[in-house]
Amino acid sequence: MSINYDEKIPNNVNLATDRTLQRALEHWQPKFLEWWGGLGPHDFAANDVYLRTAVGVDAQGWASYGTVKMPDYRWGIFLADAIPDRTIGFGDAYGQPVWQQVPGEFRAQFRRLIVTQGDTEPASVEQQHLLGHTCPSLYDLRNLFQVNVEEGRHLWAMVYLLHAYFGRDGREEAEELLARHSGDADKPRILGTFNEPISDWLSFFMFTYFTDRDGKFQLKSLAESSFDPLARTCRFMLTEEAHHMFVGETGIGRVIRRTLEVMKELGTDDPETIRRQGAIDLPTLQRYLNYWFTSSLDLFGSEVSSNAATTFANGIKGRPDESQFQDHICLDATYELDVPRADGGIAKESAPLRNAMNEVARDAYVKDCEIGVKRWNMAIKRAGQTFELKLPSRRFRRAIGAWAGVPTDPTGLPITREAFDRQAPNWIPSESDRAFVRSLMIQVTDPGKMAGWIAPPDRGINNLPVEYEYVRLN
Ligand code: BYC
Repeated sequence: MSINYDEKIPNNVNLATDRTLQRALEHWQPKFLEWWGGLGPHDFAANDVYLRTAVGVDAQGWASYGTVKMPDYRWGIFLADAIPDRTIGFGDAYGQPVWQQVPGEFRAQFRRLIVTQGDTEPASVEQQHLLGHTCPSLYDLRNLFQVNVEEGRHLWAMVYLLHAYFGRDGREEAEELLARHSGDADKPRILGTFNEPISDWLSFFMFTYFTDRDGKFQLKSLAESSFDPLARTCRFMLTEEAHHMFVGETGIGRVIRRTLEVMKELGTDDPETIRRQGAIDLPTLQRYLNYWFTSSLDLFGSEVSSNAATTFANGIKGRPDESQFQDHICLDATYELDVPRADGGIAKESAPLRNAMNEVARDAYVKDCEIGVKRWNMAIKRAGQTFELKLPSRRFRRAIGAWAGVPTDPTGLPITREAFDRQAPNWIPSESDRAFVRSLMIQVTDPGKMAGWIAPPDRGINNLPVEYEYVRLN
């Protein structure tokens, strides 16, 4: 098949004149479309959706709005503008010029990181495959599809790097990105969270708030990379990521607003009464928050990691916002960590800072997560309620790192396995919580109408009214 480059695949990587890249993409693109058709949004392929498409990296180009059928979406390849004379910002080669090619000795490490990043993008689309059928409004349906097509574009971004800089094994890895599938028993996605089902919209909003935020911090770390094409690719991806977290933060905020209305109407904070009215009680919301926050904490890897030390030393992956730190070499510094004691207590342990870079990134992530929680709590307080949402301890319910499999309560206090199992239904969604939330998931598609468990958004997309027909269903 022949592709009209630039028209079909908006790009700023000279695709029209790069025959090698064209050939690689000609081979890969039909497989991508086949994957999208099978595991992308279920149905809705024939519907017009009001979407933004990146057609350039400047202010006008990165968010061009229009109506499009999803299979015709123009998945583009963009690198943020080059920073002239950019130098390496951290690690052993600090201050030297950045690389335009991958140094041979670091090839395997770069490939592993690009593949891991790339793997998450189609994984999230697969996780959200069926959500369109239970959308709470057309506005939300459109936001789901916007997130999906952009995760598709982020996959393209990583596939571009694999094709353009990693030769044959890069092409093989690009195919594997479409062969692993979320939750597949034989070929699962690489990272834990991306194999968790997202079968209701509360989970979707939690995922876009907490898990996309891991994306933000990982992309910030990779945007510091000495391999300039990777840094520039990630810098551009970050502009799109902001909308995904907005969907999460406002989504959760709207669920809370609706719950507060029901609490006020009924004059109660009794979860069962609130549920009977078709809203989601705040303790249930806290349990969903506990689940997705802790799962996303695992995405930063172990607190002490030789991978992290090596990628920092080699200039491959920096800290988020590296320029805010004073010391960019970090050879002598240490980092103090909480580790579990064999007798069930908590001990302090000191690790070389380079080995603790995953924890440094996790620190920044946790701080950022707190901002939304504060906002939601302000809304709860303004409504005269005393309930407070809280991020659980980063020791709680971990599956990766020093606290993996160590039972603690949500404050991080080590407890027995028996006590954990007994209390778990108070801390993380039980099967009956999930069944209740699923029972609310009934599709609402009249323009401007909302499901009963969520308040309308403050405003529509791109200055359009909330009532706009964001997805034309017939
Ligand atoms: N689940 O030394 P360790 C996003 C593996 S999200 C399963 O502890 P390291 C998005 C690890 O792979 C951002 N396995 O950690 C969001 C390693 O395995 P190998 C995605 C895990 O290597 C929403 C072993 O444990 N981007 O963009 O320092 C929607 C030992 O690793 C997990 C990236 O992740 C886990 N949670 O750091 C759409 C950036 N954690 O290699 C998109 C690229 C660790 O020995 N990836 N392991 O077989 C990385 O920078 C690193 O691979 C990690 C792990 C931060 C993930």
